[in-house]
Amino acid sequence: MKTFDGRVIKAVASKFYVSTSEGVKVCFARKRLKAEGNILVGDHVSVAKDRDSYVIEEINPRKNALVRPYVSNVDVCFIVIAPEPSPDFLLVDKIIVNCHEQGIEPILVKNKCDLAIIDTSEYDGLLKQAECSAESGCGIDELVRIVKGKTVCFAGQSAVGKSSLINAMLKSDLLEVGELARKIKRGKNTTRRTEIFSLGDGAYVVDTCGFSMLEAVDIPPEDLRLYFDDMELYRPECRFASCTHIDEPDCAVKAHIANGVGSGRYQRYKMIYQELKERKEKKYD
Ligand SMILES: Nc1nc2c(ncn2[C@@H]2O[C@H](COP(=O)(O)OP(=O)(O)OP(=O)(O)O)[C@@H](O)[C@H]2O)c(=O)[nH]1
Ligand SMILES: [Mg+2]
Ligand SMILES: [Zn+2]
Repeated sequence: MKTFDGRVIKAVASKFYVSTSEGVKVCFARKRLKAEGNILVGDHVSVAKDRDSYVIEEINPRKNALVRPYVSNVDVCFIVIAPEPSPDFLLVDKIIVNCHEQGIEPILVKNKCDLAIIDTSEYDGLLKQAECSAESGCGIDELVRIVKGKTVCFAGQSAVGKSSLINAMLKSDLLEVGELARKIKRGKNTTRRTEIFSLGDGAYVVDTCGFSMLEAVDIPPEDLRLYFDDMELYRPECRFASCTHIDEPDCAVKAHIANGVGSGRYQRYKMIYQELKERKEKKYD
């Protein structure tokens, strides 16, 4: 039987759409794979032609797997913010931690630059940043260039323009875009289904709902500091090598904050630390 490689780009009921060098094939899965219940959109698979139908035979090892959306083998995450709705940097920081945990490169994408430019200087040197507008089209070519050959997921608050940006990058109207005002009233996200879209050149984009990549972080609170490179920088000057920069005496991070350095990031670090601590306590209750 002839087998060939492909990538799952969409799942609908028990059918999987697999992109192969011979085009997109609608495939079923071998029973044993279905039993494991987990062929994910994003999986690299091998497919066999069985008379007139195509069957997924094997799933290649994954680089990573996200929940909400269920998608695998993600290389880059565009953390999208906009002047409107006003940026939630706590969410941004959580997503950054999540990205580091999953081996994904986070990139801060400042959309709606036709309205205003957001000051994100506290992230300088921490991660790549890009300015763009799905509305005016400025910066879109740069986004396409950044994702060449990579799989990118879009994360961020509802209504920042994730689906609009994907449409602009695909030069299409494939994804549903929502009215800002209507959305906030409904308190609902427009984007639901998981599907990855090919940009050509081996690049894929994944739309997500606004709140994805939020709760997946499950790291010990005392390790959180390792995900904040801007604070790790000062740790050698802290009295204790194990300093978490919360209550310890002679903490160099707190000394720098007192001098006005990066206090926003530090406040949010403390909030995430507290959240992780509470979650851990609940777990061992
Ligand atoms: N002015 C301006 N408006 C934009 C831009 N990009 C998107 N919008 C508008 O912002 C609103 C929300 O856009 P969506 O693309 O639906 O936002 P989303 O992030 O996908 O939202 P969810 O799917 O709910 O998570 C729509 O009214 C868009 O027209 C932009 O660059 N500039
Ligand atoms: Mg959307
Ligand atoms: Zn410290």
